[in-house]
Amino acid sequence: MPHTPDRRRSLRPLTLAAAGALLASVALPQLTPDASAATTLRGYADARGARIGAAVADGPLRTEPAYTTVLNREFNSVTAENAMKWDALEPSRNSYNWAAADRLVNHAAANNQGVRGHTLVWHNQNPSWLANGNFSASELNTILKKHIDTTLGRYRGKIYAWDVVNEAFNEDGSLRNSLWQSKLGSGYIANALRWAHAADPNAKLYINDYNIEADNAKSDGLYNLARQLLAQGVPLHGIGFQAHFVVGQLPSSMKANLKRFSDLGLEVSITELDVRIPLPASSAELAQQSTDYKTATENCLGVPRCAGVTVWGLTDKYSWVPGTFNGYGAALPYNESYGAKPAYQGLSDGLNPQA
Ligand code: 9MR
Repeated sequence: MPHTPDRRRSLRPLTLAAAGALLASVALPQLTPDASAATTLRGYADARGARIGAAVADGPLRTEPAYTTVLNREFNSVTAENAMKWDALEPSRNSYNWAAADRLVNHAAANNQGVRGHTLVWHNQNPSWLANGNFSASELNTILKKHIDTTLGRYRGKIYAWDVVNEAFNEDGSLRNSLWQSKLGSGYIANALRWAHAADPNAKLYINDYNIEADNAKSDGLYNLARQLLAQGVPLHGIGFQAHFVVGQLPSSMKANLKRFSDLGLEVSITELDVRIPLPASSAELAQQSTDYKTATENCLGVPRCAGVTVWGLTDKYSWVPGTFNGYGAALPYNESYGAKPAYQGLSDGLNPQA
């Protein structure tokens, strides 16, 4: 090996007295535990140019300082858990309620967080005037375009990615017979993406779904649609993998499945990660949950074009899981008193390539 001069060797050795004087003159590093930004989830995510997000509920955002403390310290992205859904934004026709959505967008701007928009076209959480309106196809098209124009227009430039179409597929890979599909046919997906792109050309536009993390019939259906849309020049930019898991049951094909979408040139994101446990959770299950958080995060970030990971909530105090899956809970990285669970460390290690 050629000799490379070592600059340290050219320094003259310090006398003991000189060394002592030097030491006395410099501030000693603090020996207290390092709470610097670099060791938070968002610190690790920032360091690799990724998003670490949380779904935010409006109630605790308004009223619970412990909630916002964790949210601001740990996350560089937020998603409205409910506040940007159609029933929240337009509860009666042509009468809008932007308060909660604005609150989150403003909160994010004040705390240097990006916003994922969720969601524009869905079969669920539609206002009753829309769900029960019995509109013709042409009326429904006009209504949908207006919804997209109005919502994306209001937040133009403030939302880095939108879940434009949510949960459009059945488990067998066919398209769900939703209000949109049944009245407008499958063309509603391309139309929604085109309208969204015109309304906010800089937002990354996603199709988002659950049970598509594995290579299975449902993800095959979505893969085929994504390929067709791209071939037709439709502005589809990403796929959101919700990732609502049961502890110990991450699909082994997850990383390869995300990669096949990424290989189409699409972004991939985990958009709603949680890992539910049958209650009461044992310490072995909490440890397995930690591993699951780490593996899920690595499965995304290990794939080219993974934009990041969003967790569907922060704390077990506010989670959709116990209300939906009888006997299950404890799905999130923080416990009900905002203590970090083993899952927090798993998520952190998944974000930190040095862990
Ligand atoms: O977490 C949301 C919960 O508060 C709502 O009651 C529920 C109603 O549909 O929606 C939950 O969020 C869902 C998300 O919008 C789409 N994917 C599944 C999520 C969990 O149900």
